[in-house]
Amino acid sequence: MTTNTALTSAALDGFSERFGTTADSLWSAPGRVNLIGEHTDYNDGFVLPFAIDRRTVMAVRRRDDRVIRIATTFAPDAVTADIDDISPSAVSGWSAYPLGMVWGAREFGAVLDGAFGFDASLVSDIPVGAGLSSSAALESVFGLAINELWGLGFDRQTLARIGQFNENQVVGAPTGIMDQSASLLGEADSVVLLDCRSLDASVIPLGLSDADLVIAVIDTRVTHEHATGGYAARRASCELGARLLGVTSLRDLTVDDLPRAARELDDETFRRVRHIITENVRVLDTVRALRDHGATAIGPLLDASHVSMRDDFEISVSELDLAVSTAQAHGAIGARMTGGGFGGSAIAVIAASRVPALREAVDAAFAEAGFEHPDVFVVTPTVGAVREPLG
Ligand code: GAF
Repeated sequence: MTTNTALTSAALDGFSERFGTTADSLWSAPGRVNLIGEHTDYNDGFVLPFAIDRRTVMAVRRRDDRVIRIATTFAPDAVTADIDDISPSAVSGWSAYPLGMVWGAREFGAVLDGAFGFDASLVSDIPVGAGLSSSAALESVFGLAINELWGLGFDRQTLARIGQFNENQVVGAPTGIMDQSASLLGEADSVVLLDCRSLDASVIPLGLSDADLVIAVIDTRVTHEHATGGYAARRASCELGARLLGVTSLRDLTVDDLPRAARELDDETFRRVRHIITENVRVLDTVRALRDHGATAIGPLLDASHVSMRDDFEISVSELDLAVSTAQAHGAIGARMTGGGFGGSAIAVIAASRVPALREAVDAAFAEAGFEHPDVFVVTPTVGAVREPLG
C-alpha cells in the first residue's frame, strides 16, 4: 500500500513529463512535528517527535552512467551532477539537501565504486519554512534511496547522522539530529523518544484516537531558516553555559544545578540553560504521562514547554504566542510552538470535534492582530521513510 496515492501518482507523472520515460522505483519520507523537547537535541538531551502524514516522494529511474539528475516541482530547473564530482563546494541551493547526502555517505565510509546514476523527480506536500522539516524529508528520502539502490548498508540511525552531517557541513545550518531521526524512525500512531547522546530510540504509542484527540498544526506562515541568526545564537549560548559550568553538554546538568547556574552565569545564559534543563525533564515526564495515563495527561507539559521557549529561550514570536493562547482558550488540552522557532508552526492537542472552531478562532485572532492568514490542519503520526510500491 502506498502512503499517499495522490502524491505518489504526482511523482510518477512528474517523472514521465520531465524525463519522457517511466520511473522504476519510488521512495518517500515524511516531515515531522516535535511533540516536546526543543533545542535539546544538540545539547545531548531528549526529544519526542513524530513523523507526519505530509511527505516528500521521489520517483527514480536507473541510468547507465554516473550522472544524477533531479527535477522537482518546487524549483524550475533540474540539477545535474556526476557522482564523483559531488562535494560541499559543488552543490548549492535546494539541491545541497539531496546531493549532499552522497558526499555525506562517502564521508561516513561508503565506497561508491558500484554506484550508478539515476534520474529523480520529487514532489512534496510539506510546506517549506513552516517548521515541519521539509529539508530533513528531502535528505531522508534521498538518503534511504541511495542506501538501498547502491547497497550501502547504513542503518537508519546512521542515515539520520549523515543527514545531520550534511545539514551542518554542506548546507551550513548548525542543527541537531532530531528532524532526520523523526523522518527515518517514525511509526504510525507513535512518537519517537530519542536520547540524542546515545542515539537510543524507542517508539511510544501516542494513543490519540483512544482519547478522542487530534494534533492540529497552526502554521503561522512566518518563515524561518536555521543557517543564520537566532538558532545559531541559541546553540552558542548553550555551549557557553556548558563550558562555564564545567560540563561537556547541558545534558549533564539537573534541576539541582540551577541555583549554582544562577550564581555563575549572566541572566540571559542562565535562562537559556534553564530551558534546556527543564525541557529535558518535561520530555521524560511526557513519556511517563503517556505510558501511565495516555494522551489526555500531557497538556500541562506542552503548555509549560511553550512558556519556557517564550520566556527563557526566547525563540517564540508574537504569531506563535497568539496561536498558542488562542488554542488554549478554544479547547486545546495543551499547545506549544514546535521546531526551531523564530516563526513556523504551533501545535494544539485538541478534541477532533473542536478543530473547526479552533480554525475559526485562530483565523479571527490573526486577522484582528493584522497577521498573515494562518493555515490550520490536523496531522497524524505516520510511518517514516519507505520504499513505496510502484502501483
Ligand atoms: C530544528 C533543528 F533542525 C533540530 O535539530 C532541532 O534543534 C529543532 O530545530 C529544535 O528543537 O528543527
